[in-house]
Amino acid sequence: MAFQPIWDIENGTAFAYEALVRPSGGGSALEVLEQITEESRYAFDQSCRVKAIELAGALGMQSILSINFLPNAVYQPAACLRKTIDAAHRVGFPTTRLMFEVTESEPSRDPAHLRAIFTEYRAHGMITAIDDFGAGHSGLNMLADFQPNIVKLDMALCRNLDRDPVRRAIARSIINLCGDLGIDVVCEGIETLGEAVALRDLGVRYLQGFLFAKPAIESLPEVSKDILRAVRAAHEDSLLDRSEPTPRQACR
Ligand SMILES: [Ca+2]
Repeated sequence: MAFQPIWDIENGTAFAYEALVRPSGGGSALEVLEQITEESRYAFDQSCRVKAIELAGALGMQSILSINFLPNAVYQPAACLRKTIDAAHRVGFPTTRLMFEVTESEPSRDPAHLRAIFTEYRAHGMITAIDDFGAGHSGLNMLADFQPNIVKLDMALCRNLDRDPVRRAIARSIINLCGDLGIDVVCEGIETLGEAVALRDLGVRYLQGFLFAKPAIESLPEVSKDILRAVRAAHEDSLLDRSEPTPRQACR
């Protein structure tokens, strides 16, 4: 199990750490995920959660712990949650600092089922997030049905955002829409300073990606202060650029 930070650019602290499945000998998540069958899905989902919570407790995580889950691995939301809550109590990790990411790119067989899961989780004070938003099948429909606490904008939409006016326009409208609905936006897969600054300019506060930190096995990587300073400085410069009157305005 590895952890990757979601950084709060405004406060300069970790907003959350996302738990990511990794094979024990190293390698990609795909190698593990490919071995999951329809029968083992539920047990796998449950054991990943418990492992993530135990590690968060052991590592003294002070931020939110974000856990991915497969909506189709959850049958009875209340029963499924019992092990999760037990694990959190056992290691003294507050359940209000647990966040659950449901991927939007895997078609959920039953939107009502997904809504029931999210409603149950939220009743326990947990944080809900739609993952890979914009990559999948039903993004806006899903949002119309249920408003999570967090939307994670898909990395393909964030790629080269600083140089791609079309992607920027799409991202801006999703960010504004989430703002209207009271949903926080996390942007994932950020690899360059230009992408980070362009998203900061669009008002995004929470960023995740290799630019900030790669996932680290059983540890909580910090983000370099230099990177944070560089994002802030470039963002402030672009605010100044925007506020400077153009020569035409200045003459009036
Ligand atoms: Ca995720």
